[in-house]
Amino acid sequence: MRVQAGLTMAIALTALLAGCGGPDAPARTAVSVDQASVRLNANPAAPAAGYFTLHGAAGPLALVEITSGDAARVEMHETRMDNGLMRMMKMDEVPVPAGGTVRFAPGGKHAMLWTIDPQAIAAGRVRLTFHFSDGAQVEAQAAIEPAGGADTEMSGNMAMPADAMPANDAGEAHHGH
Ligand SMILES: [Cu+2]
Repeated sequence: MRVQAGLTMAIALTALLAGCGGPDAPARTAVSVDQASVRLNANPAAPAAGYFTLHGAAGPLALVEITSGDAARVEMHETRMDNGLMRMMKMDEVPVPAGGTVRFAPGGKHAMLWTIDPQAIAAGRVRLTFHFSDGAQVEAQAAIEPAGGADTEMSGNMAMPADAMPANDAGEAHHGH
């Protein structure tokens, strides 16, 4: 393990040195989060979906929790096709490879936010705190997008057979228990 970790670090350093050329490619040594947005659900009682992009640090780590001062609860989920059905799986942690990019995007990994503070909605942004396995915490402001029609997480508008899941069940399957 120790040798492997050293090798990974060497590769990461090489990549950093090689990437010093342009002003558009700053060397990333700490994990970061950008492009954060929260898409409200058309049903106010249902959770909103959060999307963002993680940029890995020099070494591998994992996203272990997301919290928000503006929401009652936040979970990490992944949408997967399982025997033709769209299912939401709760994730306890998400690996972030050294120097890698992990996208939380519609139809795949996403955050679910329950009961967002009306003041945050009015302000158009939700505060998110990302907690990583090395103890790092990264704050981000997610821009709130209004409840969409076809492309929200629960709409079922994904690459799947149209008859795989009745449209009315898509939301229930997600937030019902
Ligand atoms: Cu979900």
